[in-house]
Amino acid sequence: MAFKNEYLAKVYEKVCARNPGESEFLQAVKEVLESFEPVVEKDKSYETNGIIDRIVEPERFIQFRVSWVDDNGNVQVNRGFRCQFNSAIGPYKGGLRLHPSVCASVIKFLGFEQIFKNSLTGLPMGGGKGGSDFDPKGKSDGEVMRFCQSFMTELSKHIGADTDVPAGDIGTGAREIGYMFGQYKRLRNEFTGVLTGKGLSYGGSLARTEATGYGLCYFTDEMMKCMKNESFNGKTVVISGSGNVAIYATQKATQLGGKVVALSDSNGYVYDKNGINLDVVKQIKEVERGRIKEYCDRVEGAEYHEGCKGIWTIPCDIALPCATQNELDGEAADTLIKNGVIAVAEGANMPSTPEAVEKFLDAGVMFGPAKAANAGGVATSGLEMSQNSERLSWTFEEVDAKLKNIMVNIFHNSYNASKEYGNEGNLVMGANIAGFLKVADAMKWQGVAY
Ligand code: NDP
Ligand code: 2IT
Repeated sequence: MAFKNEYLAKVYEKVCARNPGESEFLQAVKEVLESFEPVVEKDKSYETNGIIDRIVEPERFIQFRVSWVDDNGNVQVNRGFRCQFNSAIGPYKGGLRLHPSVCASVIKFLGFEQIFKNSLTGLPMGGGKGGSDFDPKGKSDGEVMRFCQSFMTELSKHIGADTDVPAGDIGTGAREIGYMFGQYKRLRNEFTGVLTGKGLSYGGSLARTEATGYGLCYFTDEMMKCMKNESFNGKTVVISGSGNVAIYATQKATQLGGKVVALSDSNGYVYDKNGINLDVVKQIKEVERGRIKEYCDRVEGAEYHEGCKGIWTIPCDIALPCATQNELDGEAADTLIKNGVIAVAEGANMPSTPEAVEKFLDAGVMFGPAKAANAGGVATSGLEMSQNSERLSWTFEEVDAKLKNIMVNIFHNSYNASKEYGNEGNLVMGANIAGFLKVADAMKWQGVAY
């Protein structure tokens, strides 16, 4: 869709010229700006205050060398990033991705999305993201530790509990957060809530591990209930990925009465018509750091297929993409629609291509976009920050109840915004607008000279 609004067209053109070749970042910006057409048409102050011009440009983008020594004594060099995108409503907040595909474009798209997602949670958190092209796969614990320490040695100069609070993402789990926290404390001599997703013995929050997957299902459940009087009960569910988000989405979807029949990793997918046995998956992925293929050696009747895209050919009622960006394309969307999918909600960030999103919306499939549907992770990180500030820890039930409440509110705020701006039920538009309004208001009040 070309921009009808001249101001948005002009801003987008400038973003393209300034960020050549950054396809993921441009994809994310285009989708968000398209949603803003009715907003900037209705209120010219967004234009006169240069809100859109400013919101697409990171406040700060840090890139640095990360050198470390591998187990063979060889020097390795990776590239580290932190994108401090927007601090209008709170300290920068967002995860750290460790994956070979990490580059400026990926970090900027994730940081940009995080601005609106964090705003949707209702908690005071700005948007940021970081990471490195380091690949934790196949590395020893010692190598991961040395990398994390070297990474944090530079990152520590730019973050802080009231400045920027990183957390986990792909490739960054409890192990990596622990090593990074230890190094930050060593360097600063400060025990503060500078990272979230910490271990429970040193300031982590109960339910943070489960939060993104659980939150995704709470959101999806509310969406199905309110939009079509449906629920997980008795539904067949397909979930891509088999990492943190996928595992806890599987757990909650199952608790809510759904049957999860497939999971994947970057090599392939498993299909288990009897419903995934999550204890087996947890043993393989969380304890042994193995591959999803091994599931079939342990569970009778389960099938393994090479290649991760084929997972979308499995007939299902509910699809939850929980692996990575652009993993679900137009062709996959056609297949899901043909097979009768009723709801798609994004656990991963930007897993559906723009073609896929358009097809779901056109076909009347209920569609929960990432920045709304997967906000439970960062929301619970926000709750971890609160607990750290008051030096208390809440029970699992308290945190889980707050998470659920936040996800239900995110659905309704997104739905109501879609209605108010003339596209009822389009949660892509609704989430973008609902997230934007608070950030834009804060930016207006704070003036232009940052
Ligand atoms: P993990 O590292 O725990 O798991 C990632 C999973 O996705 C693995 O199964 C991995 O397979 C698969 N995957 C990663 N990259 C690719 C790829 N290029 N192609 C196919 N499969 C891939 O990460 P998380 O579960 O934490 O994150 C998953 C998604 O959820 C990401 O998009 C992340 O940004 C998003 N997210 C995470 C949150 C969190 O709290 N952790 C919060 C909100 C969103 P393999 O092992 O083969 O690499
Ligand atoms: O994409 C995300 O929202 C995350 N990876 C979680 C960020 C966080 O700060 O908990």
